[in-house]
Amino acid sequence: VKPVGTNNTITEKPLPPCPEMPPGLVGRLLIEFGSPMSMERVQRENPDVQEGGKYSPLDCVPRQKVAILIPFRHREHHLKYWLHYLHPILRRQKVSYGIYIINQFGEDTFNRAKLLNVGFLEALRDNESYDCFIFSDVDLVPMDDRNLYHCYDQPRHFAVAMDKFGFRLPYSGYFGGVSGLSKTQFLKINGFPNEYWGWGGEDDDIFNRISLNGMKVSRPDARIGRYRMIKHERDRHNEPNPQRFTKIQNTKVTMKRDGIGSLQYRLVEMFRRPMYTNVTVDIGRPP
Ligand code: UD2
Ligand code: MN
Repeated sequence: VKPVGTNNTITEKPLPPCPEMPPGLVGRLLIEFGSPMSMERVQRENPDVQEGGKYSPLDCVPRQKVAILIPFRHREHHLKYWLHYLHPILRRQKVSYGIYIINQFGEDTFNRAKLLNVGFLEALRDNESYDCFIFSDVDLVPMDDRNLYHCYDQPRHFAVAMDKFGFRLPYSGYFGGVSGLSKTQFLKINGFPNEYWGWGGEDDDIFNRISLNGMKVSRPDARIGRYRMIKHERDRHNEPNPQRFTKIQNTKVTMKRDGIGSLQYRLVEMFRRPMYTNVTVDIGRPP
C-alpha cells in the first residue's frame, strides 16, 4: 500500500470514456466485392484483433461491450469480405466487440432467428459482460462508418438503405439485415422466435415483438444507414417459408411461449479463429 500523496514515477492517467462520435471516422466508404479476398489478408491487415475476433480500444474506456452475431452456413466466401470490411470499421468506431459465427450443423432447413437466439446465450457463456447484441447477415456491409455499431435507447435497425432495395426502406416495419438490441431489450421480448424454418417472416415477427412490448425501433438517417449486399442465389434448404404470412399474425400469442425462454439446442463445437469465434450448433429440424 502506497501512502496517500506519493507521486508515482510513471503517472497513470485514467483513460477517458470513448467519444460518442469517434474523431477517426471517414464517413462514406467504397465497398466492392469484385477483387478476390483471402483470410490471410484479413489477418495480416488486422494484427491488433485478438484470437476469436475480439477487440477493445486501448486509448479510451468503451461504454458498451458488443457481441456481433452472424447466422451462418456455407457462406465462407461472404465471410471473408464481411471480416475484411467490418474489423477496420469497428476499430475506427472504438467499439469493444467479439465476432461470433453461429453455424448451423447439418443440412436440415435453415433457421436464422433460432441461430441468433443460440448466439445470444453462447456469447454470454463466453463472456458474461456483453450488454449489447448486434445481429448481422454475413452478406451485408455498411457503406458509411458513421452508422455506429452499438446499442441505443430503443432496439436499433441499422440496414435501412440497402442497394438491393434501391437504398430505401422496403416498408416501414422492415427489421431485416442488421439489427441490435441491448441485453435488457432482448430479454424483454423473450428473444427471437425459434419456429420460423426457412426463408422469411422472422424479421417481421421480431418487429412485432418490439412493438407489442411498448418499444419503438430506432434508425439512422437513410444517407448514413446505407449497405451493400453481396449478390447471391437463394441457398439450398432455405426455401421461402409458406407459413410465414399466417405466423406473423400471431406474434402476440406465440411470443410468450416461443423465444429465448424455450430455446433448445445441442452445441456441437466452439472454436476460436484469429478473426472470429465459431459456434457450430444442432438446432434440430422443423416438426
Ligand atoms: C433477407 C434479410 C434477412 C432475413 C431474410 C429472411 C436482407 C438484406 N436480409 O435476406 O435479414 O430476414 O431475408 O429470412 O434483406 N444464411 C447462411 N446460409 C444459408 C442461408 C442463410 O449463412 O444457407 C444466413 C446468412 O447470414 C444470410 C442470412 O442468413 O445473409 C439471410 O439469408 P439470405 O441472405 O439468403 O436471405 P436474404 O438476402 O433474402
Ligand atoms: Mn442475403
